[in-house]
Amino acid sequence: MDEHGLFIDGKWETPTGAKRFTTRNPATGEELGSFVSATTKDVERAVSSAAKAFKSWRETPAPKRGQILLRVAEVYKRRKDELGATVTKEMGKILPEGKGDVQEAIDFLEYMSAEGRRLLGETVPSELRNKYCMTLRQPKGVIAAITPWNFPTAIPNWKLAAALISGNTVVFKPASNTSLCGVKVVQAYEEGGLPPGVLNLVTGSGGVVGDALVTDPRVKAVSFTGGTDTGRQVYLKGAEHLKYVHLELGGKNPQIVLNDANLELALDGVLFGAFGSSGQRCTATSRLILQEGIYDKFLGMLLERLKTFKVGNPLDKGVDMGPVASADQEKKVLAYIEVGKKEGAKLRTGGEKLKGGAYDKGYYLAPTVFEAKHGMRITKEEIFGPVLSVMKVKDFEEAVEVANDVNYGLSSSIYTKDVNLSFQAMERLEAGITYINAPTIGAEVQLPFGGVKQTGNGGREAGTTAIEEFTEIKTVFVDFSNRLQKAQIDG
Ligand code: UN1
Repeated sequence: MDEHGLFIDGKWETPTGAKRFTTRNPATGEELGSFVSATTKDVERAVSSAAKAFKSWRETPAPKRGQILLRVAEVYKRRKDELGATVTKEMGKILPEGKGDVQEAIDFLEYMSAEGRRLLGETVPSELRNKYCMTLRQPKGVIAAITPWNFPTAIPNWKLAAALISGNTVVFKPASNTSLCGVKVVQAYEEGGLPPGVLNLVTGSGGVVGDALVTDPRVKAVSFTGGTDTGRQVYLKGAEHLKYVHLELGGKNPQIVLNDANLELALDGVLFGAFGSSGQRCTATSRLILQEGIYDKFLGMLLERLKTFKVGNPLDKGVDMGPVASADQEKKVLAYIEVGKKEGAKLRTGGEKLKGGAYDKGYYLAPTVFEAKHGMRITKEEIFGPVLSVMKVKDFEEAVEVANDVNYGLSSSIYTKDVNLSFQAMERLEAGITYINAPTIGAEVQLPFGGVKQTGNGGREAGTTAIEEFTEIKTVFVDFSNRLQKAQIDG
């Protein structure tokens, strides 16, 4: 098993007397690597290194920064199969999705590298003659990127590429159970030729490393993706230091299917949306809202398809779903299944840990479908696992009402052939993302990603908005009249 260090000031290092932890394959229990549990002292050094590198990195022309990002993308392309397999081994999503995770990183790096040739500001007219008014985008400084285990290459790169193209330097803390992916994410930047100190990696626990990053006054902004409770803590701590904090948190994403929908299409959609990555996407479909006219038929189709749905080792061909990512995940999901049963939801399939043979080595859960009533906890709280609550509604109005009546608002989806209702749904579903005739998962990087309500605090990753997260706007007035002109007062 390989031992990995921290990456500080362009060097991989193991601090003397460092404590270590390992990550394991959730499908087999196999140990994958050993990592340093960084201390607050290590974090301080990483932040110092990022602070020191900031001056020359911000002065590097953005198109040149972009060329480095493009080289990082090339490294990922060359190593896509290997990296995709690492994602699969370390967090358990099936191999095509593991590779998709890496592809999403590549897509975003390519997109951001070109953004280095724009970093758009505005030029607008002045109310006075011989005067220019414009805005520039400037980096914030040292950024802390704190990322989750569910997209261990894509989400770090959403943050790193956008922060770096904008001229910031970064200290990156990956989720501890996907530290190997974190190490590999950083190795590609090293290989791509990123100067020392511009990107630093500190592995370890959120309690120690995350906390030290959020409270260090030299860290100017924190970009965090993860659970709502932790996100709230990060926000509160950051607020004490008046820090900019960007949060991407939970979801309780609905797929609505109306009577007129193409049911086969909607079925493919919900299977992918609910059970892709074992339901461990922030965008995962956890509520299926069916109009009463197709309720029985569609539920029947869903249960029928799940009979042949294959749960197994995510590296194997033909497997539809792997394990959940960890013992903690397994415990939490099983607890929610008990909650669902207790509150009277009707368990239609699954609801248990899979046993026997290779299943005994991993955290395998059966894909689970409940018939539920809106308002039960399983229809309101994020479960983050392969558990789908199906609900019946009378009409479009009730579907929208039920869809909106949760504290989250990340993704949403509706299947219908009715153009008018599609547009009404776009307008009225309370979510950062709405899909028409497509599942709740599968956002593309050139568009903003984020949500409303307790899904976040208003920011958007990816898209052009990614740059907004990581830059300050400087407003500039240039007066070339050679005399004092007074805005609001002259003429
Ligand atoms: C997440 O789960 O936090 O839209 C990210 C999707 C992926 C990204 C999900 N492109 O499902």
